[in-house]
Amino acid sequence: MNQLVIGNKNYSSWSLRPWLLLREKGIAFTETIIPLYMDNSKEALLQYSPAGMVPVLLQGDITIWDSMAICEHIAESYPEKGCWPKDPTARAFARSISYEMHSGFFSIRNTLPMNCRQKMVFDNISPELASDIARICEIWRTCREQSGATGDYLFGAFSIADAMFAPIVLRFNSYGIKVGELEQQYMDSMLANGSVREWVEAGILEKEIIEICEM
Ligand SMILES: N[C@@H](CCC(=O)N[C@@H](CS)C(=O)NCC(=O)O)C(=O)O
Repeated sequence: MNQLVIGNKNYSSWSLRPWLLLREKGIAFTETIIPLYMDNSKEALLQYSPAGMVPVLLQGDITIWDSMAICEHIAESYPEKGCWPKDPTARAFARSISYEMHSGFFSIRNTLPMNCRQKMVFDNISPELASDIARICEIWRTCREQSGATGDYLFGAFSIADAMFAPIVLRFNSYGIKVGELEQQYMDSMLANGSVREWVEAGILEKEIIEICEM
């Protein structure tokens, strides 16, 4: 059985990634939510992982943390679910952009916090932010040009790459970031995805406010 420990759905972008992968691949799991940045949050997080952060996946006597490690572990545990594209060239590309996402895009992360309740037009775009946005658009466009005929997601069928980029879709939507036509079609598919909607609706209903994630 899988137990996924996550933070606030409204704010925790790293938590969304493995949660979405499990949901989209129809893998059963229970979720434990720890509201972040409250007086007892760290203590609660440390009960699940020595890193003291979410997400964490507990699977029998296995504990695994960090969103990318969890997604890789899910792919390895359920090879029949096709968490990565089957084709080796597509898989190499999917891995590259997923890890590029995981280890970069600091300007987007620092300037545009994930906040499912947020809806505004953010136009104070610094050169660093513009460069991050342009690179994301290039990635999405390249993927959609190559796999547009095979499905709505970056590699046709939903994969770890989509889980990794889902919080960026939500951020661009929250802050009115302009993208090209193909990229917008991808965003629309992700925003219409039932699991993404379930997460966003639950996030909106949460009561906690994390001031540092509010504009
Ligand atoms: N690289 C980690 C980042 C995890 C992370 O930063 N998690 C944040 C929430 S989105 C957290 O647990 N913050 C709580 C804290 O720092 O006390 C991953 O990919 O999972």
